[in-house]
Amino acid sequence: GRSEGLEFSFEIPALNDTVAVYTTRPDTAYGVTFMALAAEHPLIKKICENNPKADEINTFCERVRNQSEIERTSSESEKEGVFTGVYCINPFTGRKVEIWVTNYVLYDYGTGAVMGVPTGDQRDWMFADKYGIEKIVTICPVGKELKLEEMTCAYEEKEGMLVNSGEFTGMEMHKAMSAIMDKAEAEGFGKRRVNYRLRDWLISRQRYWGAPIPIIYCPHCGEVLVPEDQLPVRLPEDVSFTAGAKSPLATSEEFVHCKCPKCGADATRETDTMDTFLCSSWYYLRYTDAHNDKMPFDKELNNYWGPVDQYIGGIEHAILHLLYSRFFVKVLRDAGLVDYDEPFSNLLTQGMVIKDGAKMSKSLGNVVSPEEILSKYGADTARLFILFAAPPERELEWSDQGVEGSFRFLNRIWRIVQAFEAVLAQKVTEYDHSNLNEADKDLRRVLHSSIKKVTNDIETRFNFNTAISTMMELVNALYAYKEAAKEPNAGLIYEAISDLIKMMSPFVPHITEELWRGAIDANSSVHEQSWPECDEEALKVDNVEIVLQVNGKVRGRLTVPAEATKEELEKIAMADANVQAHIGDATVRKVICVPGRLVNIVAK
Ligand code: ANZ
Ligand code: ZN
Repeated sequence: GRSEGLEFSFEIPALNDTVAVYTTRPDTAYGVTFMALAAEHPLIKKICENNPKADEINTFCERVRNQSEIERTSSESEKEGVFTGVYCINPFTGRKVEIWVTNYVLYDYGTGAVMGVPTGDQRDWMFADKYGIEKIVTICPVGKELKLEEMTCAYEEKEGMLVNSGEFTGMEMHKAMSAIMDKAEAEGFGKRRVNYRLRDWLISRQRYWGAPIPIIYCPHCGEVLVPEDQLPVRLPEDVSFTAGAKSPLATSEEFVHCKCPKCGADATRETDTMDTFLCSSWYYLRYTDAHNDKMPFDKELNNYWGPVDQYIGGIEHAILHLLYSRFFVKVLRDAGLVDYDEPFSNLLTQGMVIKDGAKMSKSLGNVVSPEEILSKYGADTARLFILFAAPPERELEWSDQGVEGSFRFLNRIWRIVQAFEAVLAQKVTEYDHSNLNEADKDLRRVLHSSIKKVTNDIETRFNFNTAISTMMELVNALYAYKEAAKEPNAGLIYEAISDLIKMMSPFVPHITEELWRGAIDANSSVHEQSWPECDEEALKVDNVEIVLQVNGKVRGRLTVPAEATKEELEKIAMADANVQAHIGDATVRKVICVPGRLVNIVAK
């Protein structure tokens, strides 16, 4: 929430004081007709001294302070205020303007005071309407004169020309902004300023779950930090949860009473805990060094592992938690404790699980218990179903048939590996790639294109569902090969089955380990193997089927060498008997060849 603007001061002659405002629209400075203070503004106390309106002002401030921030800032809510009876002077115009206390200026943003420009800001417009405050037009759209009588709301566009603005009259508004800020700086009553829409956040909670705040209150020394060698302050266990508004920690006598670390007097501990967002902002750093009992994490280890390459979470994480984490990491970076400045390099927001058209949730009572699926089908089936049913960022529709289908697929893998058990047992790990029959070549092509696709789906797209369907096709190809090949190529089968098991292993770690040890190597784990690599050579096709057409109608199909040129294709097509029969007596006018696809002969 960065904004750039001008902070400048108005004199208050009656109080011999000044009030500063922050504005992003210095170009409207000549249109100021009132000053609006937040109800918490410190000047109000001084304004109320010897002021006949003091009671009215205080009652109003009291009421506003009890309104929520949403009530105070919502564009719909009523803008209210009281005139203080005191005036200040606009340094640009020398004009005397009324100071009001209002409910729509926030104390903790900017300076807690706003210069009121009814013709430039809609909130100020409504406020002026309500209290009969004057309006002055100082910005007009380019080439058009704005008449106050014809205006029904503030002119808030970011384009325009200045009018009624002294030496700046006639200037384009962006030029004027800068010229007006120059003037304030040159004359010493203002300064350019950058503001951020950041506000204080209360971190203490009257809850049990949270890190205790390590502060001790001493009657002599005041607030004392718990010394480092006494950290962490642990949660007491002898607490009661029925203390009402008090924190449960306050019910533990043993926890509450302690000695002052500075002077040794009887003292008490802070009993609030920190909101859990404090811990969730940096817990992941601890994973890099979880057993360290001297410090939260070792700097070197953390720099080695961090930042998190891939963060995964639900949508409810997407804003606050990520923002807090970024703050924490920036503070740790400034403190020299981490070398990077963003906690997460990548975020994946996973979709909801829905069942029978509704979000799966405990409150709706439509949750599927994982235990049931685990005991009926096992964890591999549950994992496979979840990964196969949808890409991770999309909604996942729970379906019992889908679970059943995943279970059947795993059985299919199991059976095809068993079917080739004897072939695999030969342990033929090398074979001649240049000496393969058609069935071998087909299987090898499917295998390597699967490796390519699965690798890409996992690494770059997180499309686990399409990776799995690719492996389903590979399994189909293995079944087809088993039917077709009288004598399976043992080297090829060994390669195909072991690569299939490896590619399936991240999805279904248990069954693949079992298959690996049973059929490939009893003495190693599939989870320690290197990932298969695609051999681009294997993707090349020798022959392709092309369509033969005469005048756009299909008259036959032919298998031709994949690299056949247009001229060769034309020759092959013209030699086809059926094509010749359909050309008959007509003259060939044109031959269109699309290599790999078709030959169309135009004859009339
Ligand atoms: C005069 C003015 C004239 C403004 C105009 C706007 C339009 P951002 O961009 O968010 O920084 N403002 C400043 N402090 C405020 C506070 N504590 N509570 C409520 N409003 C406050 O917004 C800055 C603008 O918001 C400032 O520019 C100020 O109104 C208002 F035609 O000043 B402006
Ligand atoms: Zn003390």
